[in-house]
Amino acid sequence: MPRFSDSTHTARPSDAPRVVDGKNRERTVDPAALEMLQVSKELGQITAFDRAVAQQPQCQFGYKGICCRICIQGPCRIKADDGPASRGICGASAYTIVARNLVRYIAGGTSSHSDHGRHIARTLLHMSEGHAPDYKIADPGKLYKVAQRIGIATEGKEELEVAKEVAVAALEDYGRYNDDACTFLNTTITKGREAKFRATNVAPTSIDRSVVQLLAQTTMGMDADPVNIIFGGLKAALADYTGMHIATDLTDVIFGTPKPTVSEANLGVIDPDKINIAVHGHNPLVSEMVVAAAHELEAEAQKTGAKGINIVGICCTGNELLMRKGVYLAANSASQELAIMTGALDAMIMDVQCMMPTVTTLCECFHTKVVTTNEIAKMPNALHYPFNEVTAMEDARAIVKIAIDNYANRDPEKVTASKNKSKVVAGFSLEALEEIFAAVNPDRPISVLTDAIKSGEIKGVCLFAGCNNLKGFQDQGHLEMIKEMAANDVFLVATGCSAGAFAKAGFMSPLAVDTYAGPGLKAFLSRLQDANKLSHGLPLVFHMGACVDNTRSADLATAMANEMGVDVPKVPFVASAPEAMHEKAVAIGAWCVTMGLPVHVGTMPPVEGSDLIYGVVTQIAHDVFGGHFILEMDPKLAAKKLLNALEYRTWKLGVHLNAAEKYGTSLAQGY
Ligand code: XCC
Ligand code: SF4
Repeated sequence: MPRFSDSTHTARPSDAPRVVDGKNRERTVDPAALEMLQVSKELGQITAFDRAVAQQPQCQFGYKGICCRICIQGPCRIKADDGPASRGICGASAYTIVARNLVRYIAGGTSSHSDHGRHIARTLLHMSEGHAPDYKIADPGKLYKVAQRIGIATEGKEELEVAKEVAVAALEDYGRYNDDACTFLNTTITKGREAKFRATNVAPTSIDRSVVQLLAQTTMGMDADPVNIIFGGLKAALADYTGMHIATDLTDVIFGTPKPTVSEANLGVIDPDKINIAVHGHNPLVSEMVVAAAHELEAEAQKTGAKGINIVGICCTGNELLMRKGVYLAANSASQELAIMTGALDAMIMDVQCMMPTVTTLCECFHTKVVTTNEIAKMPNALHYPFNEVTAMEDARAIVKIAIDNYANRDPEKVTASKNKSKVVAGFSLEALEEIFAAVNPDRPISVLTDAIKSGEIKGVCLFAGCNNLKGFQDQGHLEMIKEMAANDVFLVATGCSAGAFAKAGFMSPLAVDTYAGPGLKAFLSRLQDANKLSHGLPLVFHMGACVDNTRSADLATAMANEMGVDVPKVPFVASAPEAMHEKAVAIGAWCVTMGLPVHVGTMPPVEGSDLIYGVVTQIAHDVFGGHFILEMDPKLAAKKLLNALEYRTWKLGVHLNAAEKYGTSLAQGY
């Protein structure tokens, strides 16, 4: 069986369009979004959907990654295969320029996730020192688990003492003076990965340094070796993993490790009878406090005549609250502006990342108050309320009051309530999944999953992650692919805006199992359901959190590898970002490949300007790390390519298992 089911051996994508129906502004398959796009049209309001059309056709030099703006002698474009126009003015060739541009995405993504992680770690530190009294340790069990994992002795210590040491250890991963590897990386990966990262010199010694070094490496007149540049990028990508792991671990400590919970998703969760507050962004340090403050101020809210306060989430801060508190999810990234179009949002509270500054423009037509809270994420025309962890509840109350006071300004004439919403069962941290598996096999929970793969009941695991990208129709890539994967008996987990797409469209409802799951997946899920006797049932797709929580599923892949006695590249586990958009998605994709996973991306990253770089990311990466990118814009074909990758891994594992059994040898580790 060939490693790549691609007879051309070029790993090129099909000729599916790169921009779907570029003149059509109704670029979504979400019925609630279509409804609000109609409202925006009637009001003459411009949203991302109009802007996506206005940007067509996009610059092909940029699209292929061969436009360089790294110094002000540029911009330089690679315009010919040879001669003076084949290089930038400084002599940089296409492969250098493509590689530099690509890894600078990773630097941006790593910075975003790890700055978020640092904010959480610093809050834990301040809390442990008594300076952030409104935050508590919601999950001491997780605190001790993390402490033990990273080698902090806990015996005879107070909870807060342990919290302080854990926070300090996390912050040391951001900047250490020696060359030790990052603690939150090395204590969460397989022994095989640890050795591989050391051998290839991609293990970061600290998060900040890896980003600074990468920017230094890729500035004018520095590294011209494209492969060396890519390796520098992978080091930063593993730093991204480290910062994300810190964020997830410590957020669980402060706010609790998610457990299964029932909720609803899509714009229909905005309740015209209530004061609606949307929380938007990523970092729950603000939004969790807003939820608590809203709870406190419920009676005051009702004095306005409203039936109370309704918090709804947008993007990943929404995913965080959905996972831990069952808070409604209103929108994923592409439809964030459309939430305002309902006319019933009284405030939109921003923290960090993926927020469109145009929400304030729309508020010129609607009464919604946009409140920014972070010192590095302000917006012209928004109200800025500097949120401080030291005075968290006081700040949150003040912010909620802004919404309560603004309710009187709502114009009932402008309210368009949507009926579109779906039931969601979410809250599947790795711990929660393990508990579900443990009902079948308490001693070796993960073997429930790996045995089902070995027996052929299910074909493997697929993580769906990443954003919306309006090069296609919002959510279409996610939904078309999930149907294929479910029908082919793949165990499905999701994060970020991909999870948002599934939540809105009902794929996280137990009802979706009957409609979409193949016979093997159905049997597997019903076995889990019977063993657990859950009142709410199990969903078709398991929501594993915000995009920063992708390390939860990396931990699942690692646990499966350890259970099977192999390294991650042999585990039938794949990942897909059907509508990748953000720099963060590039960083995540890069570390997933480094971990040893086949990773599909449904929107072409700017790598086509260099065949060498294209080959490195889609094929050579596999030889070094056992993971590679699959770049395919046709969702059905992409699903087929991922199924092939799963099939190849299961086949090879079977061959090696049989050989080991037949000859009484240990399991071959080759991949
Ligand atoms: Fe942003 Fe996390 Fe992408 Fe969504 S998925 S568009 S990064 S909100 Ni993370
Ligand atoms: Fe042009 Fe080189 Fe400057 Fe890039 S670094 S803009 S290729 S001169």
